Amino acid sequence: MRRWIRRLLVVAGVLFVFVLLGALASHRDNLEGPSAKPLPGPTLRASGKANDILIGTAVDDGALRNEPGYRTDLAAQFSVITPENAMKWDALEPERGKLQWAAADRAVDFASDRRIAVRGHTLVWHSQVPAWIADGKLPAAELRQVMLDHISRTMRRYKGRVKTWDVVNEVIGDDGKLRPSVWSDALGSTFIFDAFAAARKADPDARLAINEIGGESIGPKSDTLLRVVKRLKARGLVDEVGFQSHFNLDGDPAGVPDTMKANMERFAAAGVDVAITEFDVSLKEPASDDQLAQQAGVYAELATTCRAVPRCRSITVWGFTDRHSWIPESSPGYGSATLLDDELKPKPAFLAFSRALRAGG
Ligand code: 9MR
Repeated sequence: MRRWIRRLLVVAGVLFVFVLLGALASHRDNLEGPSAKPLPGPTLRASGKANDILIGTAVDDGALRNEPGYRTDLAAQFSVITPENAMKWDALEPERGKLQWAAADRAVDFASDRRIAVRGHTLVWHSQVPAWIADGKLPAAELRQVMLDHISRTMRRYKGRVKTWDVVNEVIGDDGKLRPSVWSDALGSTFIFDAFAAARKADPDARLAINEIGGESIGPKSDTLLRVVKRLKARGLVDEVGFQSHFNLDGDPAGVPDTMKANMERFAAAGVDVAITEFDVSLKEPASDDQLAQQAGVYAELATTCRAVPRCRSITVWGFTDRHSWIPESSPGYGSATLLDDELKPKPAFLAFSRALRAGG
């Protein structure tokens, strides 16, 4: 081979190796995510503690596994976590009898090692049910037994480590009627009471919650929820009501509903604790400074609302960084719903929320 061709091949080879190394490094950066940035003020968990309010977040399993910066902020800022998807039935038992605990264990281990509480989410829901149940082929008696077994198996595994469980999730429709689902279609409303009784039996020390979406204001949905809660409470089966609080600046209402405080108070008066369980505030993308400022106002207002209700025990955000938020995927064109941006930098909402949590506001 001519000498100049050989030289050209060597140069091309060296260049190729450099490009490959660069690509690998940027791929790894992408996987490992940004590093944690210094966040202003005391931690959210410290600010919440001043008023006896636990501050929580949903946890994304991929980020927990791969992103050190995510883990740093998670461990520093929060006093309770909710596995976002890892404890849902389709994740735990995609095929009947084949249990997959790895992701749920990972979240519980992370929390236990750092004295962070865990909210178990969620034992019985109409969504994210494995296909072998969702296809509706199980006879009613078997379906009921499968549900009871799932509750006791899951709760016993995490006994003492998961202190609060969302036993049933989103069981009431916006019209205030029982929501149609694989459970209610076959078993009527008794599945709710059976689920709570099984949960109480599985771990008598756990706090049992009913979690609801869109029940923040006084209206048909929360009226029914209150009736269900009173019946459960009369049997000693419920300890807490979760108000998810997924808000959207383009929604109606655009933020915290006017009647939310009064609504939480009427549940507290029925003898249960209340909690904010899945808080976020979506914005139309790209978010303007003005929208980010309005969003900060909503974050602060909800913190203030919880502080004003003595039985409001916790505020959990549904993801703490825009890197890992369910909004862009489920509502295309919307996003920017959380406290930190994609690079883990604090948004105006972080500062406003943190301030509003602290004593003196
Ligand atoms: O954030 C969750 C998202 O990653 C899942 O794809 C989705 C599936 O329905 O569930 C999301 O979490 C939901 C929560 O478990 C219950 N309340 C509504 C939440 C947003 O859909």
